[in-house]
Amino acid sequence: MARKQMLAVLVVAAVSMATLPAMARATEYVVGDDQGWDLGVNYTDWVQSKMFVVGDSLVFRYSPDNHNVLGVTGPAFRACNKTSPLKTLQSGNDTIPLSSPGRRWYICGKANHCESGQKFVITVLSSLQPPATPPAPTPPAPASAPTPPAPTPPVPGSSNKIIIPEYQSLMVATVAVLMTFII
Ligand SMILES: *[C@@H]1O[C@H](CO)[C@@H](O)[C@H](O)[C@H]1NC(C)=O
Ligand SMILES: *[C@@H]1O[C@H](CO)[C@@H](O)[C@H](O)[C@H]1NC(C)=O
Ligand SMILES: *[C@@H]1O[C@H](CO)[C@@H](O)[C@H](O)[C@H]1NC(C)=O
Ligand SMILES: [Cu+2]
Repeated sequence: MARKQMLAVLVVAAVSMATLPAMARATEYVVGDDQGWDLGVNYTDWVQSKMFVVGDSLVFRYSPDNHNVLGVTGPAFRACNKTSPLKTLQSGNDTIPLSSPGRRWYICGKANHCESGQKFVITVLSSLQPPATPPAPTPPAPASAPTPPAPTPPVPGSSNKIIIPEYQSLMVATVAVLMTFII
């Protein structure tokens, strides 16, 4: 193969390496998993083990006769105030793209479902957090120095996020192999 073509292949590989991981890891979270959006599901527990990142989305599945989805403000969330939601969805199969970082509050607007616990709040991160670093060995400190509590990083979800380092190593390996053809 001509040297120019090889260079083209290299450029394509480099561009894929830079852009694909962001696309590869977008996750669709079905709210409540198999239980969907319903009464009697502990959504605090459901949110607990997940990490939401810009580009992910939420999917609400429910019977539209019985439930709906209101995106609300923090104060409205705490008060279960349904009078002026930021967003109302009621198809029974609603996808909400998480397109910007920050907190999002969702409640059900039917009857007293919100008061009964059909509500949850999530925090959308702007990007994948770096993996938790083990605490550095502490040098002998003066007896009086208080140890500040270490910030607890969010627990990474169990889904497809771990593929990224593997993917990147694969791409690096691919580029390395291509390089041997050129040199
Ligand atoms: C609910 O929210 C609306 C609009 O934000 C407000 O006017 C109303 O007083 C609130 N109701 C309660 C019970 O907090
Ligand atoms: C929900 O909607 C998505 C597209 O928005 C579609 O692919 C999926 O099949 C629908 N699921 C159900 C259960 O209707
Ligand atoms: C959900 O479960 C947690 C413990 O995992 C508990 O503290 C909380 O009170 C539960 N919430 C509801 C609405 O039952
Ligand atoms: Cu409901």
